[in-house]
Amino acid sequence: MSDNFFTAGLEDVDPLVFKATKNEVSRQTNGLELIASENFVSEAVLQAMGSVFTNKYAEGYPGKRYYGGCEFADEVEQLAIDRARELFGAEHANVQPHSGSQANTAVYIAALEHGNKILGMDLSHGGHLTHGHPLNFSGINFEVASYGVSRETEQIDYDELQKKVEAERPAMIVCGASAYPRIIDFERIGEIARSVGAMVMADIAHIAGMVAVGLHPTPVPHCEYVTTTTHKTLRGPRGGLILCKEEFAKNVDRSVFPGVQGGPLVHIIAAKAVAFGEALREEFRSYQAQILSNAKALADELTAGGLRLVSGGTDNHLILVDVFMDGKGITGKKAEKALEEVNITVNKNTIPFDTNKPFVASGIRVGTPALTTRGMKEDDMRKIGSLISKIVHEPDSEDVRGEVRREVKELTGRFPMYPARQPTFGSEAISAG
Ligand code: DSN
Repeated sequence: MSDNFFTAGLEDVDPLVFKATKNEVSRQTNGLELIASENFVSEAVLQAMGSVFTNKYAEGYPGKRYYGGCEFADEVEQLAIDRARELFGAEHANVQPHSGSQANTAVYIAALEHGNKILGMDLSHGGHLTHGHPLNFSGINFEVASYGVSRETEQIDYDELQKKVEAERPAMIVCGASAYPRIIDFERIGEIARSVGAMVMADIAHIAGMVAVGLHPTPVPHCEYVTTTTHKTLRGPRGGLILCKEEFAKNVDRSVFPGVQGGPLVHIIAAKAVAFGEALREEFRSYQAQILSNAKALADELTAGGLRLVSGGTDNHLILVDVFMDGKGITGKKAEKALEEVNITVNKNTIPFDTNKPFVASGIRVGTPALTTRGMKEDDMRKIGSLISKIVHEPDSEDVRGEVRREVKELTGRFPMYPARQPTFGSEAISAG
């Protein structure tokens, strides 16, 4: 390494990684990001993630570390904890999980015995791998049963859930979803759990931002454990968070460290503190309200464009679009690819009772958090909805593709990103158009 180790930039030290990074900046800037679980963090969050805290080992918790030199790590972790508790009105917060999966693992280990039964939402109905999929640690280490949505309404039927819980007698109900466009009634799920003496873990990874500002009912008073990622609607760094009642705090902390993880990622914890601070501001509530309003505008336009929405619409930030429509349309796989060709990024997704395999899928999942961060509003969403419908109806038409590419370029050009990064990556990567 040259003697400019502490000053040389990425471009000089590693042109290959620099080039890939620059291309990614350009991809994010020049495309329409509609993956429901993605977002764009603030410049401040990016700076905290890229800070010297990445150099620090801090096994343990604030004030009780296994390493010296942790006074500033303590400061940022305590800030993150205090802000998370305030944001969600929770008695205890653990901000160390590296991811949502690790947050869920830690809760299972804290709360359950090996082989206990968990009842989670079926992945193909909108659940998550860590909620009991047979190939995931949750399905491997615990007995698993699952619930889904009703065939008629494509929404959770809470009376059916009550019956299922009475029949299965799980030790824990896992609720929360990664592809469910409706409000989740955590209060009712809490009542159902108590009727059989089960615990509840609510995984609010997708809806955490809305929960934080009161635009989705909170699970905190009704569930023993609440987990989330910090990078979706919460708009923080990629990571996890556990909230629980004080009586479970010790077990949860022990389960995260040393149970599941070693040293915490202090730079990510610093960035979580920044993101939670941002989320405590009034502007964050307006941002969440705009996400919801944008999702409704997008949903209406997709319906007007002849596409079928699972459950008929959305109450949150995401929309599950049935693009297959019993063979009259195209598969989710084909739709994802065709949209990617015109710089619109979505993911294929199974729909409830899907007749296609998961890797093909009948649906696409679209969400508004990232484009709302970028500043787009209802009119832009209606435009995007019409572009998506055009592509789904004529995925192979070069004329349609050309027209949509031009519209995407015009739209992204009006919403520049990360101006402070311009000196590093160059204006052509930053300003679209
Ligand atoms: N992979 C995430 C999502 O896209 O929803 C869930 O973990």
